[in-house]
Amino acid sequence: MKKQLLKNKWLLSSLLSASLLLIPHAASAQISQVDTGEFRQIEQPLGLKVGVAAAGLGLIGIELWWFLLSKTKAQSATASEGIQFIDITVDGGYTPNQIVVQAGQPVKLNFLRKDPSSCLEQIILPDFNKAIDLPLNQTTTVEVLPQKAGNYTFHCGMNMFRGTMTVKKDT
Ligand SMILES: [Cu+2]
Repeated sequence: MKKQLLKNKWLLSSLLSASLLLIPHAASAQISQVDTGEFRQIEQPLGLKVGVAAAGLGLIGIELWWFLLSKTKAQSATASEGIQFIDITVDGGYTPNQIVVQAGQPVKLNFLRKDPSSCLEQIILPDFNKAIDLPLNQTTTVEVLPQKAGNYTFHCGMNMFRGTMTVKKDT
């Protein structure tokens, strides 16, 4: 359900970028109409039309490619003496942004913040009532104890970058 929403959002942004490419083109046609003061239709060269369409499609292709590649695979935490660990790099988002842990065992999330953007200076785990500052170029450990199986999100202070922690029933 959530993934579908994300996909729709992305499609919308692609359409927006494509239309942004077309706007300057349309604007220039209008200006030349004003200049001549005549209501004649200005013929756009076919090559230009094709070029604009190709550029739009190309942009959509690049976004699709980026979108598919930027999806990191889910990564499982490593467990040692009853504690689960996972390293997460904070740099233009969270890597990995999908982590898998076992229920009923403490989890130490080691956030290494490399991104100076103030957007990522805080990490929030709403389900665990945690909002923690991440000093730049340091590893900050956030410890949680997930009791119930399910998906739990973590995100930046403004909820622009997100990640998911999937908790599986301990076996
Ligand atoms: Cu943010």
